[in-house]
Amino acid sequence: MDDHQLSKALSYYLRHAPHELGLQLQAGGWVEQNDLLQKLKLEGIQATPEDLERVTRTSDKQRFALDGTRIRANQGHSVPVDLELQPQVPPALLYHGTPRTSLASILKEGLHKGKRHHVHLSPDPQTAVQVGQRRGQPVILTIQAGKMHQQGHPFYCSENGVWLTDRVPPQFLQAPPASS
Ligand code: HQG
Repeated sequence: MDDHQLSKALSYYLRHAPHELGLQLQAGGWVEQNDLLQKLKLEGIQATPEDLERVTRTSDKQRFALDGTRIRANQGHSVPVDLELQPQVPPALLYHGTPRTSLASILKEGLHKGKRHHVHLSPDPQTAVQVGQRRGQPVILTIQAGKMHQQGHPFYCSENGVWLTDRVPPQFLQAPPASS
């Protein structure tokens, strides 16, 4: 299994399906690396502590974190987990990349978190393009995060720099002009 496949498997099990391995996430989303490696082996996935260290270090989006003997996904969970994130003051503007086909619905309803625990927002438009283009032609929305915060919406920042909030009502969203 190459690093990309291992990263995908770690994302899947640490964010969405620890129970499929018989693992329970500890507070903060942590699991013991040794437990994880043992359970992965039962699923036919051979990996070593060095593999976990390397995939964590080289993940393009810093998806995972190591803490002594433990490993976790930094964000993106669908299973219940308390990541113990502290509310933080966001920058004035944040960005969200989404496929163009979602635009009408988002402008009407705002951004929903869907299956995830939060709506994910990017600190810069370039990152938002990368997120949005996973599903097709992306459109980049600008979010008035500073204004939302002033009006009582809590924001969190994950260890890998993704800004998180519960929802973004439509009045805080701005779409680019239709021609772009
Ligand atoms: C859309 C990846 C219609 C939303 C990325 C998005 C990110 C709506 C999709 C992280 C909507 C949910 C998260 C509404 C939201 N109507 N569509 N009212 N509200 N949506 O994957 O932000 O590779 O759950 O725009 O890089 O795309 O996993 O969220 O298109 O950081 O590490 O519903 O996942 O990181 O999709 O991506 P997702 P996301 P990883």
